[in-house]
Amino acid sequence: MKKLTYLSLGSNIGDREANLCAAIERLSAPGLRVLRTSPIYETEPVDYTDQRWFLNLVVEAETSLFPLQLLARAQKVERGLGRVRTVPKGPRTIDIDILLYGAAVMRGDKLEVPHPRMAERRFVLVPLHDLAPALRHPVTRSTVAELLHAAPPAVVRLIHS
Ligand code: GSY
Repeated sequence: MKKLTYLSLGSNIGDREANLCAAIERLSAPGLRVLRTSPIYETEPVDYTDQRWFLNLVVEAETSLFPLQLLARAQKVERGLGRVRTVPKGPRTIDIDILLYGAAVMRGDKLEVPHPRMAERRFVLVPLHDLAPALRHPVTRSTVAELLHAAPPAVVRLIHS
């Protein structure tokens, strides 16, 4: 049974755009097909602010992987691109977060879906809005457009489509 999933990708080390492109290529393997990618944005860091600005985008994909298999795929791509978990919320070659997995709601030790902080993050909502403005958050039932309207301010500037 295939599900539509949305993934948030971010990079703030090295050639950030090349890292995003490599991650999209590596995500595409048996069980996952990338359907669309959003434009790329340069975004100010949230949480740990004393670090380089990020490039962020959102991927829409169709997947037959179960949620934890999808998480394993994302973590494998992160490791393959040299991500080392040193400073929590600190700089990273690539970060891949599962935002939505169909309309599933799950809260486990390893994975929470929908992503628990997606509604506060303009760096997630702006590119997600480009792909799916009318998509509804499975818990709050707000559309992505409504979430974006209510999100706290943060700088998100378009790099290219
Ligand atoms: O959670 C994703 C990693 N991350 C980001 C990010 O991707 N973009 C921005 N702008 N800030 C971030 N802070 C963290 S942690």
